[in-house]
Amino acid sequence: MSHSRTKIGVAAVSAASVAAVALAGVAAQADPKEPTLGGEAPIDLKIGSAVWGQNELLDYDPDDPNEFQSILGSEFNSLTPENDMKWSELHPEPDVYDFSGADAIMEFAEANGQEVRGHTLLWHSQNPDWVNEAGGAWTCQEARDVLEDHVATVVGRYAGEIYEWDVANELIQDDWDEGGVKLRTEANPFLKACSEDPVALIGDVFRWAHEADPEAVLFLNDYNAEGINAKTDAYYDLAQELLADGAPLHGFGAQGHLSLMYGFDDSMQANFERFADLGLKVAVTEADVRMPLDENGDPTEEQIALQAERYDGMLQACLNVPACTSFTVWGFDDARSWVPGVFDEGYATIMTEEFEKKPAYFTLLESLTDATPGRSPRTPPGLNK
Ligand code: 9MR
Repeated sequence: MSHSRTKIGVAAVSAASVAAVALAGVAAQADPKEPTLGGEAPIDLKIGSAVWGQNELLDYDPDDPNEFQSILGSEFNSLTPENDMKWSELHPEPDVYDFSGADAIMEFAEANGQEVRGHTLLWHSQNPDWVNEAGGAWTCQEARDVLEDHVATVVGRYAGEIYEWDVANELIQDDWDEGGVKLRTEANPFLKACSEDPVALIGDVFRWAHEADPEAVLFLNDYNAEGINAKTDAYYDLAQELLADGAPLHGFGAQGHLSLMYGFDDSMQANFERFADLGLKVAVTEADVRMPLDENGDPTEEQIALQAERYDGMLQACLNVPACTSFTVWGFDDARSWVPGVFDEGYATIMTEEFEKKPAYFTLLESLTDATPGRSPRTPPGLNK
């Protein structure tokens, strides 16, 4: 059964009706009278953006924010550190922690009345050299000791200040990877060291995080995890295994990195519903919609409209499932998007490099405005202890 709290057909109408306004070039402003995504969202749904604190927030002055900071502070009520809470940034040497970028995000969030999603504690990527080098030689106990110390230190530092943590990121590889859909026991140095029973280690990482911050809602998070597919089937099994083992797993996040080169998986809502039926929260954690551009680096009108539909498709899947607690875009402006550095694609975010709001922005705004709160506020974690 769908727990719909939105009006049917909003996506199609809004994409068309706002296009003219957006194409005329409406610069984003931090005018308090203007509606904002976070301001229009139902009370039980956070709207977030990723931000790289080390790059964008070290110079923040609440009395004199730059344009980027001003939009970030007014448009969203949740922030995710794009890189600042990853191992390579936070923990560059065995005994060295650098919290400067992460702290800058926490301070910015506090100054602007925003919540923070932590990202991330167990991942195969962006680990410091000392982890990558030592990883191959660790016994499982050595790996556990290093990981437990990191989790206790990082989660403990921000205990009570982070509402959701992407505890484990991209644990499962895709069906086109060598070996098919399975836990990344080769690429992830911690899982590799504990490859005899990687699920026991994963459960303990959730336990360590829960001990350090009993209030944080603890997530599994991955890409290509929007719809029902072989990878999310594997996550569904993993989640059940962790819960049966008493691990404090509270949420499942679909990153939402889409490309117009591929279709949209309409089973996203059903996928969220099956995880919600396990008692988990769900979230869209890293939404963006990239596309191949023409020789001038521009998208077509059709691509711009389709992008709005895809963003809205992800938002609708979230709005229609009461367990969906947050919808986060992976950066809000094209100038700071990770996409062009990795793909021969672009135009992935909801605002241009000049902070002009795209039709995707207005479509999201309209859907959020039309949405009504359909559920009680976020359930405290601990249900699955
Ligand atoms: O956006 C992030 C980019 O700045 C980093 O260089 C990159 C390194 O792997 O990570 C990007 O963020 C990723 C996120 O942490 C996990 N899901 C995929 C995101 C895009 O690569």
